[in-house]
Amino acid sequence: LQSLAKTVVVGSKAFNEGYLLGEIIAQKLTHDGFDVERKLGLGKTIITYEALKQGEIDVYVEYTGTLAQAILKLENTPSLNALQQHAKQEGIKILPRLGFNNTYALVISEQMAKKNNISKISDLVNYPDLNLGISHEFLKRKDGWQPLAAAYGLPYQPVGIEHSLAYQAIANKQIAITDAYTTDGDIARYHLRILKDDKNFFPRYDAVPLVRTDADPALIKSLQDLANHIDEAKMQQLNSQVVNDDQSFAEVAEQFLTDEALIQ
Ligand code: PBE
Repeated sequence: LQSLAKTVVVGSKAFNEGYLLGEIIAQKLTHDGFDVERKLGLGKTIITYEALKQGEIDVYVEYTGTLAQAILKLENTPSLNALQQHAKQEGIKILPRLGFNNTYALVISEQMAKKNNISKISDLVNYPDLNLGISHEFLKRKDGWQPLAAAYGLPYQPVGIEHSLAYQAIANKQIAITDAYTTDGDIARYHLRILKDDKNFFPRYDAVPLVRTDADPALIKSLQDLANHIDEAKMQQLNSQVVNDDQSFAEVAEQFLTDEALIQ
């Protein structure tokens, strides 16, 4: 008899943490007996979300605040239960949280922060001469640059920059400030200070796998095992192993799954 098992296609957005989480999911599903195809690094948020809706991929990791703000364009970021109801209307199911919040934040070098006593975003209004390099997606998002600048009265004209190059650009003093993702491994490496979001502009961005509501229950069950296995410190450490220690996504994923006894 031929196996009727359908291949599961694992997707991701195009940034380090996306690839790494995609790889973790792909290896977990393989371990549980699924035929897995990887379509990692598909692109920005909307492209990847649409790929899930259209059935081009079967699962990817999104963030609750991103789902609420950038995808569903809700007024606020509601509770996970309420968000689940909104997602359901689109044929999308939110699986349990992986366990960490990866929020946007503005960062500057620790040296400059110390010298000028800058610790929170609202301190920036006193430093209108700093150069900002802002990642392309953040520049345009509803939870992104323009509403942030309006909320804080920030006096800058930012330039768009590829997120993966922004940290190096700060080190080279080409820019002074960028939007960081707080679980990035580069923040510690480049000695950057995360400025406090003292007006609570950003919602929570809890990492959650998304599938379609018609997903195979066995797929859902396998993914649910990953719930609460990664807190913020753990995610930073895993990202850092890729960007600072030059390990491959596959190596870091396998080590993680083995350490957590999620695969044998
Ligand atoms: N996040 C996490 C952005 C980038 C990483 C929520 C800050 C996002 O993917 O939506």
